[in-house]
Amino acid sequence: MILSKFRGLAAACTVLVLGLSAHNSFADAGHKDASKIGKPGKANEVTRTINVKMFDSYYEPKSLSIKEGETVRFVVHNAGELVHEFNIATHEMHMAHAPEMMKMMESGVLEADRINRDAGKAMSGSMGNSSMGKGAMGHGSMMSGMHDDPNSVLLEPGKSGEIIWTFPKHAKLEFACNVPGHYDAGMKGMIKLSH
Ligand SMILES: [Cu+2]
Repeated sequence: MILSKFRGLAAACTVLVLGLSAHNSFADAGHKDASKIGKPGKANEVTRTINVKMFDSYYEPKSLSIKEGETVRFVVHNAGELVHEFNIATHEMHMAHAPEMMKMMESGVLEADRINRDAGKAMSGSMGNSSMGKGAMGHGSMMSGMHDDPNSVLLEPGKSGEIIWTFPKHAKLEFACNVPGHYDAGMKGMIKLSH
């Protein structure tokens, strides 16, 4: 089942998973969105590695030029002093993702400069989810669009992560950080898809 593929990729950002691994919000969000923005790529299809550095609050490089259908490995490093996200999506998806990140911040799981694993665990316990490996509904709604999604990686300062992504032929995509306030501060960049 395709979900297992997502879970495998999610494991790449285990450090951020707070012990609540593998939520399936990405899959739940619908395959329409998934295919619109591309899909998780396979390591043996990678044609290029792009290093992305995250600062407070901008990216290097500032924009990306990708060939349609290309599979790219993004090695993302957080060189800032705040938690940042590298998330590949449409503008609309970023807008929809923002309130979820706000909830995480309000719940104390997402702090300005770190991921609060204790708060994450407490939340997990209070939701009565005994199985760490299964994404409970509550987590999905609380944390969806986050560390569990194959199109994004959320990193504490000094940490690195990786995404392998296969781009579609046509799409209007941007990479962005949905930590509250960062998108509005300009932490976003265009992804130009060329033929
Ligand atoms: Cu950010």
